Amino acid sequence: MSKPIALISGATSGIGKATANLLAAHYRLIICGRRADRLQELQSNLPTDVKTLSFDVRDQAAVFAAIDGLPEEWKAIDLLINNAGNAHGLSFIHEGDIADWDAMIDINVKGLLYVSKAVLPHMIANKSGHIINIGSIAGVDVYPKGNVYNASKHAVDAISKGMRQDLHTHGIKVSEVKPGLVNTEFSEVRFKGDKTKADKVYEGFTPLSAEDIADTIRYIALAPAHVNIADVLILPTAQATSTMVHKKA
Ligand code: NDP
Ligand code: 8X3
Repeated sequence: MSKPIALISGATSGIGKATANLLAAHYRLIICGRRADRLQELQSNLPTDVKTLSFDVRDQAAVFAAIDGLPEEWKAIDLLINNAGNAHGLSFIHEGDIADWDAMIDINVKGLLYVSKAVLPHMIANKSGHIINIGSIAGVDVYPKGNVYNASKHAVDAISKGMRQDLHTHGIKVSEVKPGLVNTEFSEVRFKGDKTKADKVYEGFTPLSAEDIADTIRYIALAPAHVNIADVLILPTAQATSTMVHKKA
């Protein structure tokens, strides 16, 4: 029997890429992201059948064209990992950049909805499936200057709970993984390419790695059919809340 199919959004970097590497032993993979060159490189290193889909999750038409355009034998996706997302900026609300607000709402919230809407008809028809949404501790706590990113991850939390209520009668599991500080390209994106500023976020303590989160995702994905690990908050040992991080001087 061929392996089940997993679609991972945001597989070009960080948590999504690490998840593709860990899930390759168990799934055929559809890896997604805007950077097609990175998708191709990842595809060539993955020991499983792989399709690459390059689209911007903000572009509703592109999302549906990519997923609806999959060959028939790839359409019945068993596992959807809604991971694509980022923070854009870190500013007081009165100083925030509207383009950053639009990006966070459009990518983290609306993009997740578009991809889910494109994938769900096949799960509903099959009466089985699993959606794992990547939330954040930013969707549990709110921290100064986090405002709109916090709102986008609170939305992911509400959407995850709502999906679970609406989909459990269809045999579909919905899980949410809420990481604390993970050392990926996340802070470089937040600080618009300022690597020095980004690196400072992870100094003085041991942050989570993308592989730590991928390992949790794999555990959730491979749980027995009757078990849904619905909600996981995973933090570095040195982190207690969004703002309480024990750093060595
Ligand atoms: P990275 O910046 O390393 O990866 C982000 C991924 O999202 C990339 O693959 C990127 O691909 C994709 N992406 C971003 N914007 C778009 C878009 N418009 N269309 C399609 N894909 C997009 O960050 P992480 O791996 O850390 O982030 C992954 C998820 O984890 C995000 O949802 C983030 O909010 C969440 N998270 C991260 C934490 C952290 O501390 N790092 C903590 C808690 C949650 P490409 O640019 O090629 O399109
Ligand atoms: C990413 C973690 O604390 O930078 O969601 O918001 S944080």
